[in-house]
Formats: sequence, structure tokens, C-alpha cells
Amino acid sequence: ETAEQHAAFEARIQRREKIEPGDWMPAEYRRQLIRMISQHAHSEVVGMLPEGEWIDKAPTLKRKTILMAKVQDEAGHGQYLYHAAETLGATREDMIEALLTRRAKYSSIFNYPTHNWADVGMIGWLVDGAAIKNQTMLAGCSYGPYSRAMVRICSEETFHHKQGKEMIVLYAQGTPEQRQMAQDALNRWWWPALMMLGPHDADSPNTGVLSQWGIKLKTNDEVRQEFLNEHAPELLEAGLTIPDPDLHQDAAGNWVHGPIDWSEFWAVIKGEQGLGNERLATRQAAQDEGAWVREALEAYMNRAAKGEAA
Ligand code: FAQ
Repeated sequence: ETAEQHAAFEARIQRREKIEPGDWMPAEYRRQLIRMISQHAHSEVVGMLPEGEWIDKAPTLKRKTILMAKVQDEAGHGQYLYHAAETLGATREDMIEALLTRRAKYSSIFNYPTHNWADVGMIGWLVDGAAIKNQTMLAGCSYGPYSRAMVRICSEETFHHKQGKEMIVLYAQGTPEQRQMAQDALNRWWWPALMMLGPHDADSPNTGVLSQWGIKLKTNDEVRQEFLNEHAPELLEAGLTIPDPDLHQDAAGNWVHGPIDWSEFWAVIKGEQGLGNERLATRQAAQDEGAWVREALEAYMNRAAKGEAA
């Protein structure tokens, strides 16, 4: 890596040009993107698990169809993102191994259990809501394949967000049991949703370089503020109680939350709290059970290659 190469790259970033797969890029730019995109892909795939458990328990055919489509979308997002990481030289095998050996993370939010049907709605409203704020920002990022993936993924997440909000608003105005179910879901998902947008800026080691290179266009706290400003008033309007006694609006109109328990966040990521170990065991089982499919594909491709040569 020469100083000239770095200078030319920085100038491209300054001009807000998209960086494309074959272009020269600093090794650290490539490493950061592979880290982020692969962790994002893992999150989509592990993210199928909490909601997937409810497909055979959905209360109506309509809700079941919507949930099946949503979970299937998450699988598609995972594939899309693994491909985006592959454009940077990452291999699927290495990325999956990194997930299964905890070398790579995935979003903390998917280590929380789903206890009642309203959790499915609350995940749509809050988790997809938070993901959209983060990903709308990433749609403007400097790496072409990632930014384009985000445009498509965000439009699907918008449907996920709407179905969740519609469901929760309906239950919040429903029978006492339905209202209680929605409130219980909010009580459990509120703080994890705030945490999923990442540690406070002062404790975020990657934000500096990611911002410098136009990968992150907003900091974790800025995205969290956007999420809070949209969702706090809407949840209150739906008649629900946000489980934060310190929540208030400041003079500028921004909603301000109370202190976040970051020890819970790190414990959940490490698998010391929540379902981290179960989630990874499920992924490991899927990997093992899929081995014969990968072997068959490889045998087929080898045979096809030999056939072409003959
Ligand atoms: N969970 O320096 P920072 C979805 C880690 S997709 C676990 O601030 P950065 C769709 C971070 O990796 C949700 N780890 O990191 C859906 C780093 O560790 P490392 C996923 C977290 O990269 C909806 C360390 O902490 N979205 O929900 C978390 O600047 C419904 C220090 O943090 C993406 O992945 C966390 N929550 O900012 C699916 C979007 N937060 O890697 C199904 C792409 C931080 O150095 C159902 N990623 N860490 O070992 C990003 O935008 C960024 O990576 C952030 C973190 C904002 C997540």
C-alpha cells in the first residue's frame, strides 16, 4: 500500500464516489467492511429464529402468511449480504466458521426469547424500526455493493415495520388480555431495541474510522436518537407505557432516555445471558444437517465441469 494509493482513495471518498469491488482500497477498509457486512448477514440469519418459532402458532391464516413472508425475507437478506461480503474476498466457509466459533458477532437483539405472540409484532415495530434507521444511513455508504443491498433490504424492512406496528396498535386497543400482551412485549423489547444500535459513541471504537471512510454516515447515538424520536411518541399514542421512568422530551423536542444497562448488552453478546448458546447450537445443527447438500452440489459441479471438458 503506497501513500499515493491512500491519497487517491481518500480523495475518492471526499468526492463521495462509490468504491466498487475491483477498486483499490486500504486493507483496513476491506477488513472493516467484511466485519460489518458478515455480522449483518449473520444477524439476518440468526434473526429468523425468534420469529420463526411462531409460524405454526400464528392466530390467523393472514398473520401466518405475513410472518412466513417476513422470515423468508430475512433469509434473502442474509444471502444478499453474504454475497456483498464475498465481493471483498471473504468466503462463505470462513464467515460461517467465524459465526459458529464466536469470532464474529451478530446482533444482540436476537439472543432475547419470544414469550408471547405480541413479541412478533413488537419485533416488527421496534427491531425492524431500529434496523431501518441504521440501514437507511448505510444505504448512503461508500461501498457500492453494500449501499445497493441496503436500498432493497430497507424497502422490505419497511413492510416488516408496518405489519408489526399495525398488529401492536390493534392489540393495544383490544381486549384487556390483548393490551396486557402488547405491554408485556414492550416491557421486554424496549431496552434491547435501544441497545441494538450499538454502544454510546464514547465507547464505540469502530465509529471513527468508519465515519472517516463514509461507511457510517451517522454515529450510534445519532441513529438511536432518530429511533427514539419516531418511536417514543407513537408507542405512547398507541396507549402503551414505555418502561423508562426517566424518559422525557428536552427543550429542543428530542426524546431523552434513562441510563442503559450496558453490562446486560455485553453479557447477552457473549452468551452469558439470554439465548446466545442456544442460537449458536441451532445454527451449528443447521450447518451439520446441510453438509450432504453442499457435498452433493460439489459433486454435481465437479461432474458438470468434467462433462464440459470432455
Ligand atoms: N450486537 O465500535 P462499535 C436486523 C459490537 S439487522 C452485537 O460501535 P460498529 C434485521 C460491534 O460489532 C441487525 N454486537 O461497532 C432484522 C463491535 O464489535 P467487533 C444488524 C454489537 O460496527 C430485523 C463492538 O460492539 N444490523 O435487525 C452490537 O461501529 C428483524 C463495538 O461497537 C447490522 O449489523 C449489537 N447490537 O457499530 C432481522 C447493521 N452493536 O465487531 C430479523 C450493520 C455493536 O469490533 C428480524 N452494522 N456491537 O468485535 C452496523 O451498522 C454497525 O456494525 C453497528 C455497530 C451500528 C451495529
